[in-house]
Amino acid sequence: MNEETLRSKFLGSLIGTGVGDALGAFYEGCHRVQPEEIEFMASRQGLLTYTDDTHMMIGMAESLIERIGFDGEHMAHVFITNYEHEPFRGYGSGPPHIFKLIRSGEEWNKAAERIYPGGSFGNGAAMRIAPVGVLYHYDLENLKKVAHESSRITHAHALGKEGAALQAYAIALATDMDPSVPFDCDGFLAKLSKFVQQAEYRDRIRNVERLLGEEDRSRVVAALGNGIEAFNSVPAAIFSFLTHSHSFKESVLYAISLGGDTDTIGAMNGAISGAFLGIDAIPHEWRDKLENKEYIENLAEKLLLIRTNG
Ligand code: R7I
Ligand code: MG
Ligand code: MG
Repeated sequence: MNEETLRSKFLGSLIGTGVGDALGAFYEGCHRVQPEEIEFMASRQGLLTYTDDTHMMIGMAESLIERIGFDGEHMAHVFITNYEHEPFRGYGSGPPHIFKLIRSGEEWNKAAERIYPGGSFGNGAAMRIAPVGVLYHYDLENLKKVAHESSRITHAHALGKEGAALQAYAIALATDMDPSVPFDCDGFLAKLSKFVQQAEYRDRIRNVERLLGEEDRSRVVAALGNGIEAFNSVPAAIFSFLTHSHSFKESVLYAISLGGDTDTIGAMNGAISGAFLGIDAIPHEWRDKLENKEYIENLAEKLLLIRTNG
C-alpha cells in the first residue's frame, strides 16, 4: 500500500472516531433514530462536539506518539491529565474513580481491578482504540498485546479487554483492505471468528453472520445489543460497517440509528469505516465541523510517522 493511501486511512480512522462520536452524542440512550433525522440535526450544528470516546482516543494517540509505542504508566497519566482538564466530556463512572486511585498512589495496572469484580467490561477501552488499530495494523501480536495492556488502565475485565482487542483488529483489517476491490465480507468475518475467544463474542460474531441482510433493526439490536458493555456494542459497530462498507455516511448513520450507546457505537463504527475508506469518504460537512479537527489530524500524521520510521 502506498504512503498516501495509508495516510488517508490513519486520518480516516481517527477523524472517523470523532465524527461518529459527535453525531451519536445527540442520541445517547435513545431507543431508535431515523438516519435522516441524524443528518438533519448535524446540518444544523456549527460545531460537532465530541465526548469522552474521542477525548480518550486522543489521549491514547498522544501517549503512543510521545513514547513511540505503548507505555502504560505514561498513558494512564495522559488519561488523567486530560480528564482533569476536561472532566465534562461525559465519562463513564469507572474511569474517574480509577484516575483518583492512581493519583493517590495505586499502580496504573492495578487500580482498574478495584471497580467491579474483576474490573469493568464497559466499552470504554474499545471506544478509544483507533490509534492502536491503525498503528499495529500489520502486527497482530503487538496489536493484541497493546489493546489488552491499554485496556488494563481502566478496564481490567477479560470481556472489556477482548472487546478492545476485537475492535482494534477490525480497524486493522479495514486498514489493510483495498476499498476499490469488492468487499470480502465472509473473509473479514472468518478472521474475526478465529480471533475471538470468549463465548460472549463468539456468539455475537455468529449472530453478525446470521443477520447479514436483516432489515429489521430491532432484531439486530436484540441479537447484537446496543449497550454500554463492550460485548453489547463492538459487534453492533462491526455489523453496521459490514452491511454498509461502501459508504462512511450510511455506515455511521445506520450505527447511530440502532439507538442505545449511540456516541460509542458511532465512534467505533466511524473508526472502522474511516480506516477502510479513508479520510475522503467522510463527508466534508461533517469533518470540517468536528471540534479540534486539525489537532486530531496532526495526531494521525504523527502516528503514521511512527509506523513508517519505527
Ligand atoms: O466503559 P466506560 O468508560 O464507559 C464508557 C461509556 C461510553 O458510552 C461513553 O460514551 C460514556 O458515556 O461512557 O465506563 P465504566 O464505568 O467502566 O463502564 C460503563 C458502565 O458499564 C458502568 O457504569 C456499568 O453500568 C457497566 N459495567 C458493569 N456493570 C456490572 N458489572 C461495566 N462493568 C461492569 C461490571 O463488571
Ligand atoms: Mg461518550
Ligand atoms: Mg457512549
